[in-house]
Amino acid sequence: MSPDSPSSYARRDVLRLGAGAAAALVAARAVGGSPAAAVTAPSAPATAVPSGPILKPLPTEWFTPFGTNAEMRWDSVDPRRYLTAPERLFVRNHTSTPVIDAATWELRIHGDGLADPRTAERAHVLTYRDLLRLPARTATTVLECTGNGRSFFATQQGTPASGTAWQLGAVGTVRWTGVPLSLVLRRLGLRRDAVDVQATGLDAPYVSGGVDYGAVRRPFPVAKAVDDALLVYAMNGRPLLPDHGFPVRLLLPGWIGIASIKWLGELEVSRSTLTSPWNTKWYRMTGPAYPADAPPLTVTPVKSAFELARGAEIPAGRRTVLTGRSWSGAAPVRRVEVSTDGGETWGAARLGRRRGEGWTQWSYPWRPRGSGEHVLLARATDAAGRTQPDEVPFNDGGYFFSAVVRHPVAVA
Ligand SMILES: Nc1nc2c(c(=O)[nH]1)N[C@H]1C(S)=C(S)[C@@H](COP(=O)(O)O)O[C@H]1N2
Ligand SMILES: [Mo]
Repeated sequence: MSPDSPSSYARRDVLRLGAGAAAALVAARAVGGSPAAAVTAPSAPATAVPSGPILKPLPTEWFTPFGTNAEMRWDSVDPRRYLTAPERLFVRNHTSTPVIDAATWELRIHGDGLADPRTAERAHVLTYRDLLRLPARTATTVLECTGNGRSFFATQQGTPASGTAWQLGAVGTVRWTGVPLSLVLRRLGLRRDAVDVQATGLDAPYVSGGVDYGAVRRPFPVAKAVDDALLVYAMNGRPLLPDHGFPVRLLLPGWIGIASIKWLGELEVSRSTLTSPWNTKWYRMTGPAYPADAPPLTVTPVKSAFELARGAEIPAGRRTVLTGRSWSGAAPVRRVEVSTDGGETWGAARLGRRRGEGWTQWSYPWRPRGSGEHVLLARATDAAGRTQPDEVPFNDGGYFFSAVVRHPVAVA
């Protein structure tokens, strides 16, 4: 490599970016290791090889598969565990999970919004090792697909939407560890007039209906980037699983799943508004109830689910403790009401203690009288004052089904 080649420039930036943190890491090792140092990369094949849509096992007790996607079964959720294990988290892949070698992975950062602007070809480069050396933060957040609950547009409101027919299992709560994007941008130097950041994944281009839409990517405002965006490399204290973005994914807390780009390969920081089909064509509200210029979706709504199969059998005349969880991208859940008679009467559920940025667990004791079908309902209110409605206006993409879901059970 000649000293003036683009990649040697890039290398110097890496050193500049990591310099202070590297000294801190050495100090932390001397006293027994920092949280970042405790995470090591699993051995991975030397090159990115094409793979199946989803690599982790999908036991039928835990998952309902939908092609390249799989949802978590709520009846497999253990009420004693707050966090979703990565092995049990839903998977949403536009194409398929790539196998990426952490040793050769690079995050390329470029654009005219940087103090030292770069083209994509001569980007600033951050390696996996660089990232692990930077100061880390953890955040426990809900990750949810925008279309979670989509099937209820058909079954509950009679208006089917196209797309994966999720019930309520395209959601989970994870403790993430990563480096604040604000820190990386500050070290690189961010221009005051930067407006947008576009994150691009390293998975295969998304082709649908004969159209190649390119790599999965979505822009977001610089304000979100410097607020709480994380470059995440661990879930629940372990390196990311390949299906969830190994080696590094973006996390935009409280925002729809698509905002958290997996297998992150590129960040463009721009002084002008950026677009991609993932914020212009999809992940916006379209349909009769919405204006033509509805903005890209960001913060997720309030929802609830019972830790129970639909149609589950409940013993008659005996006390059963119904359990479930409620969540919101805007604020912690403040109140949950449960109905066991199809919505005629409601009672307050007892809320679990953990109510940070993750979901809220709840329980509701019930002694059903008589036998036959009963319809359970759970309705949550968050600290931002949003309550789940009885119905939501239809949208073509089937996004944000936040209405109260009717959950049939058989009392016998
Ligand atoms: N690169 C890339 N990032 C992606 C996706 C994808 O297909 N490719 N899917 C998005 C969508 S739609 C969702 S809901 C979440 C799902 O994250 P998970 O599969 O880790 O549960 O990842 C998002 N990030
Ligand atoms: Mo999604």
